[in-house]
Amino acid sequence: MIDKRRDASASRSALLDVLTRKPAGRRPPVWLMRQAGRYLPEYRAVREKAGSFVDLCYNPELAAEVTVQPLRRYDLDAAILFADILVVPHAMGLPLKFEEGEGPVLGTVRSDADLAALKPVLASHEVKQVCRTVELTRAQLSPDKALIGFCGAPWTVASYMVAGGSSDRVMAKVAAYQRQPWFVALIERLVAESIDYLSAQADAGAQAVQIFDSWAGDLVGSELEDFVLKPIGAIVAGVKARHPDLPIIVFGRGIGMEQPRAAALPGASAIGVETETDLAKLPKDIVVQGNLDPVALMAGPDVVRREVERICTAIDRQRHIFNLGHGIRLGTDPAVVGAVVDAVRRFDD
Ligand code: 1CP
Repeated sequence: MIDKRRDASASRSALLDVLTRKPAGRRPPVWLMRQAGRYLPEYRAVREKAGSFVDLCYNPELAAEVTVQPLRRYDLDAAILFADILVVPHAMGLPLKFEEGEGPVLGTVRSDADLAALKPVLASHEVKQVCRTVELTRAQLSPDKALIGFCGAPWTVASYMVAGGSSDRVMAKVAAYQRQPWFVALIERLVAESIDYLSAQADAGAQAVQIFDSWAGDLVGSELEDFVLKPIGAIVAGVKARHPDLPIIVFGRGIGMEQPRAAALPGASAIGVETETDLAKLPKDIVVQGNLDPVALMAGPDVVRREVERICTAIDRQRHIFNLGHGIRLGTDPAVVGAVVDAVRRFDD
């Protein structure tokens, strides 16, 4: 027999339903951080054609193609825009390249003069290209598949700008503890630019956005308050003022039992939680996204099925979005990613 409820909701997005607290289906919506990327052979082929990772980010046709690739392979509920959190500093005028196997190399900001040289992102070629990717992607997706936009949170993005690339974030932490005026102003500037950037993505067709604070767990006490929670709260408020109905997911990685405070930021629709977060200890009234260990995918389909079951029984499905605790790792077998999605889809009591 056809399930009428499912049939009637075929043109609605299961992800957006959970984010907006509409009655959800019988299994949680599912998407996976870094679902597009180097573990997929079809991604590697397009990436080669584009030249470099940065070229791929600013080629709307090819970036839209890699955004939809995982949805061709797997029955996912959402696509996430293919871009990078470092688009914002690049659009602000810092040179950016990705060295093969070494990660990003970015211009630095370490003084008032460096800060003063930064440009607004909205007029930039980089942001125009990313917004074009959003438009082209939305046009390729059916109505039941949501398109998620994103940006990095000020602390995480600033940590790359201070260090000039990947680092242990020590330079940025020192500047934060010392409350260097240029550092405090950099965080404020990133709040303003991120509001513009996410709003532009929403104007172009993004239906939800996620703020990635991958290094939020670096900070504690008043630094966590002032450089993680308050800036994210200001972005959420600024975006909501322009797009009141846009759901916003806050992913503060590594903040453990401070997660409820991220969830309590006015206007936040859901929190993303890392693998280490104990789901049972989270407040029962928040939408939670996560937290399968990306390493479990490397242990094979049987482990994955067991972990999917454990996570899906730990959270009420009216407020659960299935995801990983962090991005899919390079070298993950695409067939095991399929096993994750199938296990969630089959999870039906
Ligand atoms: O060679 C390649 O193909 C580059 C690998 C790659 C990819 C596929 C990088 C380099 N970025 C991305 C895409 C990307 N990055 C997405 C696309 C959408 C998706 O999830 O599928 C997103 C959302 C990001 C976000 C991002 N970039 C974050 C936040 C999330 C996280 O993983 O914590 C961070 C920290 C970055 C910086 C970054 N991008 C890439 C590298 C190697 C790094 C540095 C990471 C580090 O410092 O450890």
